[in-house]
Amino acid sequence: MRIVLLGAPGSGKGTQAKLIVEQLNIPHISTGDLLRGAIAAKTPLGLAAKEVMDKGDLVSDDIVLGMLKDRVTQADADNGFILDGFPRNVAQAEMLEVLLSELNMSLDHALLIEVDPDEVVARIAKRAEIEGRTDDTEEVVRNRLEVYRQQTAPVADFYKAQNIVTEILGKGSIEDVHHRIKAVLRF
Ligand code: B4P
Repeated sequence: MRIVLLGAPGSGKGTQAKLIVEQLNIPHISTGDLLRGAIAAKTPLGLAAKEVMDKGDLVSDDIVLGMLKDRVTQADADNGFILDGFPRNVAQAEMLEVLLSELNMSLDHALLIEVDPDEVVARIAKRAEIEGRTDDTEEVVRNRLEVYRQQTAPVADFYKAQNIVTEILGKGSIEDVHHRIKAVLRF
């Protein structure tokens, strides 16, 4: 199964992806995690990405696509994967189409997790206390939400045109949301 998870920052994409992969035995590919890995390793790519991420803006499409391509072509992704945080704009969605068609693959589901902006800000504020991510300050989160509204929300329309989008209510506990996703993916 090949799944794309869509939703605002803090909507629960990463949280839900971890629960789904435990049960489906496919890799969880998070571009946010790949970028944070590059930052931790202090690679030139990571250093360039950090400046952009700390402002809440999107890292360049070429950098992210290069990382994604390396990950999707690894053997453990042959039978499926969950993409979390990619595509982040319509250009990335188009690049993903080209990449998947080169690999003779296609997407089965685009799950759009819907959560109110106020809830998102509250969740991320809580995470900021625990994890201290440098892009989780209130000002940066507001910018990430604006970037989402302008650049990422149109990606849902891109996949609606392919009839693969299911909207998932992101309210309630982590388990509530997981049960809604399970009902859609039927596992
Ligand atoms: P991401 O790492 O994707 O960060 P995110 O949008 O905040 O999502 P995340 O998955 O971490 O959080 P979740 O909603 O699960 O991106 C970070 C940055 O990387 C971007 O701003 C950008 O700069 C860059 N980037 C990443 N991908 C890119 C791309 N393709 N192109 C360009 N740039 C890219 O969870 C948030 C919190 O809510 C957690 O603490 C969780 O515990 C909590 N939570 C989740 N579900 C809950 C529930 N039901 N109830 C209560 N709390 C809940």
